Amino acid sequence: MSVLKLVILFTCLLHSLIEAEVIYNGSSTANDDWWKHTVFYQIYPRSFKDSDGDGLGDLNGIISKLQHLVDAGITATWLSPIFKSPGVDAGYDISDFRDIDEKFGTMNDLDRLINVAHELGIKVILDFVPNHTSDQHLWFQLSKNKTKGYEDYFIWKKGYNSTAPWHKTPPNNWMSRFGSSAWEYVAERDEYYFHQYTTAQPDLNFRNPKVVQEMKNVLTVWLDKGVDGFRIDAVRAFFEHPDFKDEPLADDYENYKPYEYNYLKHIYTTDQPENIEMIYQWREVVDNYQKQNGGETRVLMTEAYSGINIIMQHYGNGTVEGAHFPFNFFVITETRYDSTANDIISVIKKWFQNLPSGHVANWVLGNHDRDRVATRLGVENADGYNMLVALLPGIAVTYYGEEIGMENGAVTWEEGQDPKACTGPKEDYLRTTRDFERTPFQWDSTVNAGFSTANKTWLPVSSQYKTNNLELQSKDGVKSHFHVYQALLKLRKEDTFVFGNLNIEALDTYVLAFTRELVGNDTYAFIFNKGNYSTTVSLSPFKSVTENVTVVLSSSNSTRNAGDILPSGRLTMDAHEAIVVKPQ
Ligand SMILES: *[C@@H]1O[C@H](CO)[C@@H](O)[C@H](O)[C@H]1NC(C)=O
Ligand SMILES: *[C@@H]1O[C@H](CO)[C@@H](O)[C@H](O)[C@H]1NC(C)=O
Ligand SMILES: *[C@@H]1O[C@H](CO)[C@@H](O)[C@H](O)[C@H]1NC(C)=O
Ligand SMILES: *[C@@H]1O[C@H](CO)[C@@H](O)[C@H](O)[C@H]1NC(C)=O
Ligand SMILES: *[C@@H]1O[C@H](CO)[C@@H](O)[C@H](O)[C@H]1NC(C)=O
Ligand SMILES: *[C@@H]1O[C@H](CO)[C@@H](O)[C@H](O)[C@H]1NC(C)=O
Ligand SMILES: *[C@@H]1O[C@H](CO)[C@@H](O)[C@H](O)[C@H]1NC(C)=O
Ligand SMILES: *[C@@H]1O[C@H](CO)[C@@H](O)[C@H](O)[C@H]1NC(C)=O
Ligand SMILES: *[C@@H]1O[C@H](CO)[C@@H](O)[C@H](O)[C@H]1NC(C)=O
Ligand SMILES: CC(=O)N[C@H]1CO[C@H](CO)[C@@H](O)[C@@H]1O
Repeated sequence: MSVLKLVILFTCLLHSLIEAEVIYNGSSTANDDWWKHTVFYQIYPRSFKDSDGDGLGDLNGIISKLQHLVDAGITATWLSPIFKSPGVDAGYDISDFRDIDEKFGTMNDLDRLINVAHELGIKVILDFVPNHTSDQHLWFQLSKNKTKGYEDYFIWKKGYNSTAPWHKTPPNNWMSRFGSSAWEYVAERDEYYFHQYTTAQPDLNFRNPKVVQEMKNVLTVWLDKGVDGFRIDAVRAFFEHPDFKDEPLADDYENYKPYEYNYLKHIYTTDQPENIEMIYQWREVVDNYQKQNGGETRVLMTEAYSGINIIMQHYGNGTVEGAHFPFNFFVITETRYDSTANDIISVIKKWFQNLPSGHVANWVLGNHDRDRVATRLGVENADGYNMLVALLPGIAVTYYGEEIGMENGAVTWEEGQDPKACTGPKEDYLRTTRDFERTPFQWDSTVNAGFSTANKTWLPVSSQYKTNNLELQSKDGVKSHFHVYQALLKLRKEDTFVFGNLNIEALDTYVLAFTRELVGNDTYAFIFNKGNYSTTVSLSPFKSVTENVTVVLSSSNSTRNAGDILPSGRLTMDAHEAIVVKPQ
């Protein structure tokens, strides 16, 4: 017997001893409500489709492209902010929470969007940005001149040493996320107001019950319009500590410049316990609305880059319910291009180990604040990652363009729009800007990728659009990211993916595999070689997998096709290949 055969024999013996770990036992109630097994598709309205040729996407543009969501198999979408805003921070600076910005259209356009979407079976979620208003908001104008009742709508403080005007400094060292002091002086009140973001975005004072009520009323306004829920922005930053003490230096402050946000440890301006309590109150608003008005569940999804313990509190505290789900960003923040299979498994396990019982998991790969998946994790791995998040138990979130494997666009400092980067020094732009992941959707090979007829679009269209666009990827017979995505969304409707359990195992350093299993239904195995070399693995850790397996779905660059039969004990996976198989 040759050494090679011995090695193979030994490896096989070893493998037959390993058993994949069950990390989720499945749930018989996983699909008893519409949102529990949905893919939420994030539309960034500025960049989706421009209907009026001004270079900026709009609501009528979205309406004209809703069929794309249907084609992809999407049944729920959330729109980044479309509210009235001077646009200092891409619509996250809102001057009227109850109105649509004319850049995007009118209230009638939104009504139509909601109606058309509902007719097509698509739920519509709006962004809710309660962390601050625009300084153009009437409330701020009234607060600035101390109109009765509005004095404390925002966070006003006397300067440090305010009795010595020749020596006036901000109330404390708190910093804006975009760098420098978070305090802006207003002579009219001889006071500073607090802003976690730009100076044009004063923070609301949620310790004022009137503000709390105002914001609940805002939710009701949109519920009356027929929206199906809200994505709540920047949950970390609603409340600040009432003592207004200086924040300490960050542990790694030496890596930052003193004017950079990460220079300080934000123990008094983020993750205050009152933030969570606020989510619970908003849940009460949407639940009561449903009780009174009927209809299906209006969902709340929350956005926060907090630690896992805090994130899990978003779901509720055992007595009261909170968000239907807080976005799971750990797949974004804790994976890198060269993560091993075990690194990724740890990220997946972390969520399940902490998930309070009766709640639903979710997986987010990308959004408007992070480099695109194809850029961050490799375009060659884009299908593998789309498959991973779509086939895990629970909810998946797709950022527009991920279904065609869009990569970051190229944007220069001169063309830049993101205030986080544009208000900072030019030399930091490439590192800090979020413009790259916000470039227009690549519909086809015509001018501006079919996004707009304008001479100049708000951000430049990626030069890749001629080789990567939806039209090319939709052609019959081509293997493409989009065709993989369509097949995936069909596949995940199978009972096994909805109710089945999850068994997971690293089969090689860069080969991750899991099965989804459900009594009386087909078992499916997903195998993803995210590494850059081909390797042979065995599915023997999965007891329900048979000697030969049939390919159900393969990544666009895989040489395997649906129907191919493969030996599960000696499965050669090409670099970056991802496949779904089922036992014979
Ligand atoms: C799954 O169920 C088995 C048997 O009831 C139990 O022993 C195991 O702890 C469960 N695992 C998880 C991750 O819930
Ligand atoms: C305060 O500002 C509001 C909004 O600009 C204005 O309508 C109001 O007249 C002002 N009140 C005073 C006392 O200046
Ligand atoms: C406050 O002002 C007084 C003079 O009025 C000065 O002695 C003191 O140093 C100032 N403190 C700070 C921290 O600026
Ligand atoms: C859960 O939160 C509610 C509302 O804030 C509070 O009244 C209740 O005491 C909390 N329960 C637990 C177990 O912490
Ligand atoms: C292959 O992957 C390894 C680990 O991720 C990385 O260090 C190496 O640079 C890659 N090689 C190529 C040619 O991409
Ligand atoms: C697919 O494979 C071809 C040929 O090896 C390669 O040129 C191309 O970059 C690959 N594309 C992706 C998305 O991996
Ligand atoms: C677009 O550019 C062309 C050629 O420079 C010019 O004639 C036309 O007026 C421009 N159109 C708009 C809408 O700016
Ligand atoms: C698949 O599982 C579902 C849910 O447990 C069950 O209702 C159904 O009967 C199963 N299908 C088959 C073919 O047994
Ligand atoms: C698996 O496939 C091989 C090759 O086609 C075949 O020889 C073998 O009999 C199959 N095994 C089973 C259990 O069907
Ligand atoms: C987490 C976060 O930063 N969320 C948003 C809160 O508001 C700011 C400023 O408007 C946005 O830039 C953020 O995306």
